[in-house]
Amino acid sequence: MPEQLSQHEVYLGLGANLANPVAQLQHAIAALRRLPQSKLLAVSALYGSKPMGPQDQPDYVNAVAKVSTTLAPLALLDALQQIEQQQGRQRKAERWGPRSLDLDILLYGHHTIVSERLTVPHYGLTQREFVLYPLAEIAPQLVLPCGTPLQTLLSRIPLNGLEKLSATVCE
Ligand code: A4P
Ligand code: MG
Repeated sequence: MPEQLSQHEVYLGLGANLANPVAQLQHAIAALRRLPQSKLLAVSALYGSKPMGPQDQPDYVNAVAKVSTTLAPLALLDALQQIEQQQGRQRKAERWGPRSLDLDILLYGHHTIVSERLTVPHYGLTQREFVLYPLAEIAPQLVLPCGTPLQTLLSRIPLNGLEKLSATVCE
C-alpha cells in the first residue's frame, strides 16, 4: 500500500440510476469537495448511459472526478462508502443491480492495489464506456499503470448509447 501522507492523484467513478440520479451525482460531487485531506481538481460532465448488467433497470448517470488526496487508499474507500450511505445506498445481493449512488476508486496514482477490500485499478475500468469517456474528458493524456494509453482503450470501446447530459455538476 502507498505511504499515508504523500499526495496522490486519484480518479473516482460516480454512478447512479435511482432516486433522481442527476441530483445524486450533484450531491456526491458536493460531498467530494468536503473530503478530508483532499482537493477536488476536476469533474467531467454528467453522462447518460445504458445499464451494464441486468437490463430491467433504469438508465444510469455517470461521471468521473479527479481528486488530490493524502488519504491512504482504505481511508479513502471508507470516506466514499460513507458518502454512499449518506445518500441512501442499499447493498443488495443482485450483481450490477440498481443503486442510488456508487463511488468507485478507478485509479490511485500509479499504484496497483490488490487487497481484500480494494482492487485498483478498478477491474471494470478498461471495458466500460461510461468510465472511459468521462475519464478521457478530464485526462485525455492519461496512461494506465500497466502502460496502456487511455486513448488506445477508447478506440476499442464503442459509445453504446453514452451521451453527455445538459445538466451541470453544480448544485
Ligand atoms: N472494492 C474493490 N475494489 C474497489 C474499488 N476500486 N472501488 C470493493 C470501490 N470499491 C471497491 O462494492 C463492493 C465492494 O467492492 C466494496 O465493498 C469494496 O470493498 P459495492 O459498491 O458495494 O458493490 P457494487 O458496486 O455493486 O459491485 P461492483 O461489482 O463493484 O459493481 P460495479 O462494477 O461498480 O458495477 N451500468 C452503467 N451504465 N453505469 C454504472 O455505473 N454500475 C454498475 C455496478 C452496474 N451497471 C452499471 C453501472
Ligand atoms: Mg462500487
